[in-house]
Amino acid sequence: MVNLNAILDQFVSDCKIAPYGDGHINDTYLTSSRQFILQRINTKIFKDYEQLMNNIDGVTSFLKEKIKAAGGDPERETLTVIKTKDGKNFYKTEDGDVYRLYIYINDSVARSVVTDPVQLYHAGKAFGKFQFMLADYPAESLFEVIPDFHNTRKRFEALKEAIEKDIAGRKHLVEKEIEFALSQEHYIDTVVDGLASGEIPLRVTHNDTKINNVLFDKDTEEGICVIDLDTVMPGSLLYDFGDALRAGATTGAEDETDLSKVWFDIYAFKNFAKGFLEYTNASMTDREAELLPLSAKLLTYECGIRFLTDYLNGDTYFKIHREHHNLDRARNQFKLVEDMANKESEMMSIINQLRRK
Ligand code: ADP
Ligand code: GN1
Ligand code: MG
Repeated sequence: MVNLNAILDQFVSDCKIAPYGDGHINDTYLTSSRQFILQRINTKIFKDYEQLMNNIDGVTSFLKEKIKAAGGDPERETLTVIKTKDGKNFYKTEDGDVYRLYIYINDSVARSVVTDPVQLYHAGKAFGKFQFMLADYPAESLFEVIPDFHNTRKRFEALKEAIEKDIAGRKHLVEKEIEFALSQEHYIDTVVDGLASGEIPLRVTHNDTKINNVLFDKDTEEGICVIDLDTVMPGSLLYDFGDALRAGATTGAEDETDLSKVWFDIYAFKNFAKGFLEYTNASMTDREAELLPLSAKLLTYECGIRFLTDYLNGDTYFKIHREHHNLDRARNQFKLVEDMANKESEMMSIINQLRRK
């Protein structure tokens, strides 16, 4: 049994801790004083955790300067990494587990499901502002934590490999889902090719703009702080826009199994786009704007095939809490993809209107 209190003591003298949040990747704990978040970094995924922590140090220090210059609170509007008592930004146990400590952002809420579309307006502003503030961050100084993270073609190839190998013997359970996944191939290269040709600008992006990776003020609903900075890397604005809609502009939870409850919410889309464009419209190119509707579908599709691949591989990547959890998630994302495809032109009209303002 790991002694988490002994690990916590390497950073600060505090009291007890308990599991917290519902991320799919790291193990997160809140201290009972509600001052700190202790996280066991998933080193199976983040193999080079030293470079990862250097990225986070670099990005948060940079953001803190900008926040201070704008008269904001640098300990509330971005993450603060607490060093160990001997000055390191992580602690490695004798068993090889790696932990980090952050200041807990008080009086905030993280939401896995949107309960009011206005929350998406605030999320849009928060992610748009994050992107805006990092526009002049030296991209070349960032270590590529997970290469090809949003390379949909490579994700597609990984799915095909998982189908072929059928390691977990589950292929026969998902013939319909496989058929759907393979039928979407015609648009999967759009962003990757656009980046490669220079048609789409490379920017510093968050890359995991899931709705519970922004903390909202518990009273005002404002988006206070963008968290989960593990995947900050050079990428496309379309990744951040699309992934946020995948997770936020839906009428059901990501693992809702009653698919009659899962729809793409165009009103939530409008709210998010409005907030996001407040910060990004001026620097956004016409090509990026034109691809915003597709990005929602593309990133939702990509996440869906990642869930399906993990299901076929025997659930080795995402945390699961029940037997067919990854399959439930994949089906849910594919339902959204279908609905988004029907609403692409409606999305485009909304973007065109917002761009003109
Ligand atoms: P994962 O990579 O597993 O998703 P996150 O860094 O997103 O891990 O953390 C998981 C959850 O813990 C978040 O969704 C949020 O609810 C909570 N959380 C993480 N860091 C903080 C923080 N500094 N302050 C408040 N809540 C936090
Ligand atoms: C993971 O870490 P978390 O739970 O915020 C994943 C995202 C997926 C998301 C799907 C590093 O996000 O890419 O979109 O699950 N993060 C990583 O819910 O793979
Ligand atoms: Mg997270």
